[in-house]
Amino acid sequence: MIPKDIRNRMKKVEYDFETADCLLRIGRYQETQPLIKSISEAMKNLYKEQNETGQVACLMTLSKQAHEDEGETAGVRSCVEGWCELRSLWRLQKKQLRKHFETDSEKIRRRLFGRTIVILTLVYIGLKGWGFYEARNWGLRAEYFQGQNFNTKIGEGINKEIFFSDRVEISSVLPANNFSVRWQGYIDVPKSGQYEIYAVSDDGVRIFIDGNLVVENWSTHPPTEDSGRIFLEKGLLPILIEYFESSGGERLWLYWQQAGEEKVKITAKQLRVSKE
Ligand SMILES: [Ca+2]
Repeated sequence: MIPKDIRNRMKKVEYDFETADCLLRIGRYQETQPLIKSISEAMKNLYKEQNETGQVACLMTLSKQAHEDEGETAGVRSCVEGWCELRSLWRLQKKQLRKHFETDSEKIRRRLFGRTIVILTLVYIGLKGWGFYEARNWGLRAEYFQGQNFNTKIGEGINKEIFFSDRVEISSVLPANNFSVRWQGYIDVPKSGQYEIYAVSDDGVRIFIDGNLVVENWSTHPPTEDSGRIFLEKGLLPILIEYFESSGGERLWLYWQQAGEEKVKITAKQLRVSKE
């Protein structure tokens, strides 16, 4: 009678053709090891019988062959353990064994599978790389100044979005009050048509698109929305935004609205550092 725990383990290590096959291959590959050889021999029988009785009988045979002096139960246990080990050994040595035992059709199937994986990986990396490059070009070049009229340049950088409610969101180099910022780059116009450009500012703002002054409120004020209408051609158009802060709170939110569509935020995706 085989103990319950061994039975359970045997169920886990279910017999299948792959196991039998790999054990036979390992048997052939490592003929110098007697236990593996005996398992290999037993697996040949198992292969023929293909039923549970056959598996048990096979394991019993193995236990006698490999562990005569340890008693039946210990022998079966060792055998099941050996089987488990061989399965993991097979996984480890799969690559090595493949070289010796792989058939031509297996080789072709594996290579085709490998190539498909390589191609898909390259496509994925390409798309991702392109997306990364694109994202890297998002935003506008910024110059930061002390003073409300671009008096002393204190730093520069790139701002992805022009949507700020606090100076630290623009740059940590900016002082608490009395500063100005100039942003330059391109805006990506999705289609030609009339656009309403909106700026909520605190304090002064000026927006030029393609050299035209579209929005202007160059004064000290609490958050105020100003807008201007302009016809824009599809494509990348130069944009220049000037802003100053006197004291108190800061804000600059940009939106736009195409004729007949909703007013939406101008996102980083629509702004470009360069024309590339
Ligand atoms: Ca203010």
